[in-house]
Amino acid sequence: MRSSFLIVANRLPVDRTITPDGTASWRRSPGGLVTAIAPVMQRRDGAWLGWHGAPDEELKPFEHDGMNLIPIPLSAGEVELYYEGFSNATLWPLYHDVVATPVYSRVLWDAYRAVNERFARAAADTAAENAVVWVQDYQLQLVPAMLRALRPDVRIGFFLHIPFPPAELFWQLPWRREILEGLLGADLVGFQRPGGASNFIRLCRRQLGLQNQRQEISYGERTVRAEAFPISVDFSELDTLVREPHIMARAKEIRAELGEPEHVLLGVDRLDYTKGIGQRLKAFGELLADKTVSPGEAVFVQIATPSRERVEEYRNLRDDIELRVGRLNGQYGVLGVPPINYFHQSYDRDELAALYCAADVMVVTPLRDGMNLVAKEYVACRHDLRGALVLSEFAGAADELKHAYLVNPWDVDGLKRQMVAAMRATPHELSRRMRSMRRRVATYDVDRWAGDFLAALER
Ligand code: GDG
Repeated sequence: MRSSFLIVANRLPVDRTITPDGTASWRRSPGGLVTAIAPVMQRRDGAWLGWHGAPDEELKPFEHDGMNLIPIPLSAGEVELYYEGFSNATLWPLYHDVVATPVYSRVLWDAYRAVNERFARAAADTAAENAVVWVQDYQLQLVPAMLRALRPDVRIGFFLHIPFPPAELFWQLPWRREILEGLLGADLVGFQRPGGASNFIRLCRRQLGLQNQRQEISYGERTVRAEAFPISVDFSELDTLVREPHIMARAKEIRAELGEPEHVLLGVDRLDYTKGIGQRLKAFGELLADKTVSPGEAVFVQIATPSRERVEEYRNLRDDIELRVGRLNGQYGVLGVPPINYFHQSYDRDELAALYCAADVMVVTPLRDGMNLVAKEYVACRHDLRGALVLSEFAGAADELKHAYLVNPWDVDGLKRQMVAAMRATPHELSRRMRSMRRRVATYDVDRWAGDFLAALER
């Protein structure tokens, strides 16, 4: 079966779960990319190509949740070299302002190229004549050019979910030319922020000597468009969900379980060194130390979802964060009232929504982030117009959510000031800010994002 609409992504949008009686089934996975694209996919009756999550296993195509899924196999060695290695130990830190040191290794690069080739071949075999193929994210930047070489008839879009770095940083990459040429195989290259698009255009000029007219880059016989499409969330789904009585009841219950503090602060992140979890805990710790807030009066709930646990940096980060949480609770806690409630666990969507509703202050402090959907989800959940968002200027979301309490996460005093301002804001002030942010997220929701991207691609 060939498809006229294809999504190509590192992972399929499902995770395998084993029920108590031992049978395996699939469940739609959490995470930014899936949350954003699954609804679009279902409506268009296309196919999704991606790895299914288990190494050394070949699976036949299958259907789930109205989506045609085509599993791409990866060996255990490829998971280590292509996924954990080049994707998450080279590109991820390089594209996030080198907040951790990238690993540059030819062995990792070779695996990255080989796996990209496999994805490109599978897409070439699945795409119908003149199909639209939408390639996702940093793990597959070589796919556009590889696919174009095999199938010049298809229309190729690429979207980068993470930041595209400034030329001065990208320049470090020994394979910078290959990556740029890989992306230029697409007709449309989408970025989260306008800055990402202009970094890319500047690099094409400087590295490849190409010319451009604003967003259009001339590349041989073709033109490639580079443009920003800020991703978003399913506003109406969340807005409807949080009005359900069981979510409202659970939100109340959460506050009661926390001991009815005056201020509930919340962080929800994959446990990743780009998310600035340590910075926000440090700021909260100092507020306890200088007695600006007392334990019991303010409680910080930090959900740190397990992520990339086999990559060394991530294991070290977990130790750092857990040491910090332990220290702060040990130093400032009173019996039965730890100031920080830390969880290294995943939660279902309902519990997450209830947490958003229970939180007075949502603290989102990445050191660099493509967009950050958590910030937009919080806004979508607060139809009561209560709740304050503390948001890093280094998140893509800061371009749109200008009425958040914006912070530079490196500036501890500034972060403390904004956290306190958010805790002490009047209901009038909170609703003024929240109303404006909700207007933005309601208008530019995930449908609009995908619709704008695909309209530009198909133009
Ligand atoms: C990348 C870019 C960009 C988290 N814990 C649980 C859970 N989540 C969900 C959140 C949110 C998603 O995961 C995280 O998305 P973010 O955007 O915050 O961050 P990344 O995972 O780094 O995503 C990012 C995104 O791609 C999309 O383009 O915004 O900049 O880095 O939806 O709610 N969901 C559930 N349980 C959890 O425990 N169900």
